[in-house]
Amino acid sequence: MQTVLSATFEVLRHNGLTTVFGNPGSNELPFIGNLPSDFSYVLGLNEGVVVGIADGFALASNGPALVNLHSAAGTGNAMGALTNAWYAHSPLVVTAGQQVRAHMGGEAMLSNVHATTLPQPLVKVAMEPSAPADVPRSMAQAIHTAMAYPRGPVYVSVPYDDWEQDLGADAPPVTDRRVRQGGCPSPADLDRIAELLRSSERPALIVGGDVDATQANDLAVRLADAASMSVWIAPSPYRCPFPTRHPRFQGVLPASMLGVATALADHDLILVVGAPVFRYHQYEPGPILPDGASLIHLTSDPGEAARAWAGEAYITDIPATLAGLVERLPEAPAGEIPPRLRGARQESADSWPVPPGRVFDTLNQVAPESAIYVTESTSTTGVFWETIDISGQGSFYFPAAGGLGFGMPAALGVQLARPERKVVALIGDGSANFNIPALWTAARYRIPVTYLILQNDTYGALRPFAESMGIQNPPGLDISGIDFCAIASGYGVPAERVESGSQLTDVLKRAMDSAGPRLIVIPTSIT
Ligand code: TZD
Ligand code: CA
Repeated sequence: MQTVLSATFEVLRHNGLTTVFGNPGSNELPFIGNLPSDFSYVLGLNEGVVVGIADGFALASNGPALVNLHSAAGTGNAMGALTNAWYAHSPLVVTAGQQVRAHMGGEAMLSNVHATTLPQPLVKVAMEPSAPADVPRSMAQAIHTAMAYPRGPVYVSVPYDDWEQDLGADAPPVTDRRVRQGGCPSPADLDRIAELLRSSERPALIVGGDVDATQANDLAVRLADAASMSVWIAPSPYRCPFPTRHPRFQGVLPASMLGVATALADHDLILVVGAPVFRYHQYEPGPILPDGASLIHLTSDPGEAARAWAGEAYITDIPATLAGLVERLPEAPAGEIPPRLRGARQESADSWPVPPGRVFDTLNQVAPESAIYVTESTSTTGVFWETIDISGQGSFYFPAAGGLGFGMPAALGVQLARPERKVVALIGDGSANFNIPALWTAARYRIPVTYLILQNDTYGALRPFAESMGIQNPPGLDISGIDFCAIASGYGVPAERVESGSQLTDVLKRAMDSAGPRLIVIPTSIT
């Protein structure tokens, strides 16, 4: 006989899901306690950590990641992390253990009573298979749903007595399936968009996270060069889709209506690729587009297309569409344009506490060119984008929904997915606390992430918000008095505090070469 469990492992293995990110309870033991030898289990000490690691792993590996949570309580703890996964289009296959079928109706302890509605609306589908024999097929459906564009988390609740059941001779095999996605504007539409680009006086290209997610960065550069476009990253970036020192790169668009329309004021044609139109933050009403400009929107997400504030949207395969446009445009004009210059630092090299821009400057010097930055330092994003050199695909991750608690664990998932690249996590002293137990997983599995904690003793980003809202001295912004070196060493991660501005370069240089995880505390000035 074949058990439901072994058939499910076949489905998971066939789809590359052999790492389980989890935090277990009794309902999950029959699943994780019987993992085949080619599967591995990565333990996170709470569900925010678990989902954060899996999220980083899925984003950096460009594939699905398998999460195993404990029933309803584990699912509840994971919800904040799922907001980030949802907006990053992260294909998480979240499973949760359920009470035995015969026992659930009486709401025995650990029954997940509302299993199919509890994780909604932060999953694309939530299911509980109708019978044990339907578990492997449900798992395949979940994986293919997570990976279909727009990608996103899915949820499967499995009663724990299902695993040992006989699959039965009648169950159709589901492991030989593949689900692929195509879909591109028609040749006539591509001709038309290419013609609009050719005839535009001042075209602008706005690139979003899904350009990086679909590995279309180089195509975006080729399109920008061929059509002589100015390039911005869409507001509130969570990935880096364009090289920051490219001469055509203008920076990150401000996250308000007025801000976007003002930044794009000179442009007559705006092509937005792989981003919503637009995902604002501050409410600053204004026109959506500059006067007289038109907008073309290329997205893999029908929801983004439908809810956009303006423009003509195409729901499409991003790399195929960019390639189709590049083909239709003339070769980029010859002649080098000088690279985009970085603003010069005003502060002296030993300013104390360290100005955040100096940390990023130093990283440009001491971090390998292929470094991956996982950041969650909210008040320093402006100076970060002004300063940092990022060129390759998959080099930057930030919480896509702005939900703190992503950075500490996601850095670990990114490093597990990309062991050949150095992962540097830039984390604010406020953000660090949302999932600090990630340090235990870093130590236990020797994941060589370098954590830089920027300690300015405050929720810095909230200060300018309070000011712009006319709120004087709000409570709850001072977070002084945290000894991160003691916390890190408690979890088994060696840590060091930078004690003067002149030490910064040496300390960071050494941290880059470490074979295991390291945590560096950098006292920083408030920006
Ligand atoms: N809780 C969660 C889960 N997500 C949030 N985004 C917030 C609270 C609110 N919040 C922000 O949006 S930024 C911020 C908070 C508390 C301050 C983060 O402080 P930090 O970074 O020390 O990490 P800065 O550079 O000092 O702002
Ligand atoms: Ca802070």
